[in-house]
Amino acid sequence: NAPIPHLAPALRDAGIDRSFLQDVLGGLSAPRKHLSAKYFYDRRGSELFEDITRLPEYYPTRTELAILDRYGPEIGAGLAPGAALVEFGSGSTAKVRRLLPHLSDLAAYVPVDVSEEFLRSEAEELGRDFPHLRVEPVAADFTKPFPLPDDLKDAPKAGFFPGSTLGNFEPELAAGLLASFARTLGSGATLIVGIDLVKDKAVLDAAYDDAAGVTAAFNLNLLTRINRELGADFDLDGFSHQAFFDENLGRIEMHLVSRRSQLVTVAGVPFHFGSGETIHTENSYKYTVPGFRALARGAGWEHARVWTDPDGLFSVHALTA
Ligand code: AVJ
Repeated sequence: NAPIPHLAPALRDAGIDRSFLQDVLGGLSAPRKHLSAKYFYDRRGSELFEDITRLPEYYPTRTELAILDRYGPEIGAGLAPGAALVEFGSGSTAKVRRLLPHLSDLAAYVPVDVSEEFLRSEAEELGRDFPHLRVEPVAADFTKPFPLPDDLKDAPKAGFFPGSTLGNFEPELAAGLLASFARTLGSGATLIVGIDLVKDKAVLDAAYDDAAGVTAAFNLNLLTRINRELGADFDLDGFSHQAFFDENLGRIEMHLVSRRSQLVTVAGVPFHFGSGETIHTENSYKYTVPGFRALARGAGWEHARVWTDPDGLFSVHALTA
């Protein structure tokens, strides 16, 4: 990646996250500009996402929680007694809290997240609320196979991947991720995964372009983060939020649209934006139940059960390896 040597020397040792910088320079240099959705979640971005989950138009979070509440006993009954429960990309522990009351005799709860600081504080809080639960946080990038704590080697394994986070990955990468979970958990494991479903375009469009403008603020915050962390000069008024469901690709696309022809500098590197040119910031794939089943099978998982809400908005699946 060529741009790095051109960096202003002052920036080199200024505590800049080099992989973030490299990804941003690479994404903005591409013929169709793009940024990775994983960078939305700085402190402000995580707060804005929490606000999104409470919006009237954003149905996924509350619908998934209702499914976990309603079918928790069934979901829990499908997991082996004495299992170690591994949550991939745990973030906040709101969802596992709905499951834990239905899981008897867990060997341990293993939240896995890259953000070590957040992981520890959430783990401590969970330990206080569930005093008999062994909480064993692992700081790791869940997109690659990683070792589980040694003494859990012989425990049956269950994985938990709620929130339709899988939807952020291209289908081939999503299948690769499911295969990687199988490798981490081992044969005989169960995986509980939350998947948002294909539905009416108007409902989907509204969920990602809410009337209060919270999703717009969430999308634009990525530019604020790049300005602050990578010494860029994006003018926030120069870009607007765009989100739509592409029925052919089965995904929501989010973009930031340049409102005029303009030049933006990131860590000393100039980028031109034409009027109406976009930065593609996120994909959120939606599946049908059979479509997700096929994806899981292709990744080596047997489809065991599916639970949905009465309106068929969201789904929770149990897979076995
Ligand atoms: C956290 C990836 C599940 O795709 O619905 C919400 C992120 N982006 N509104 C989703 C998101 C805009 C969310 N996921």
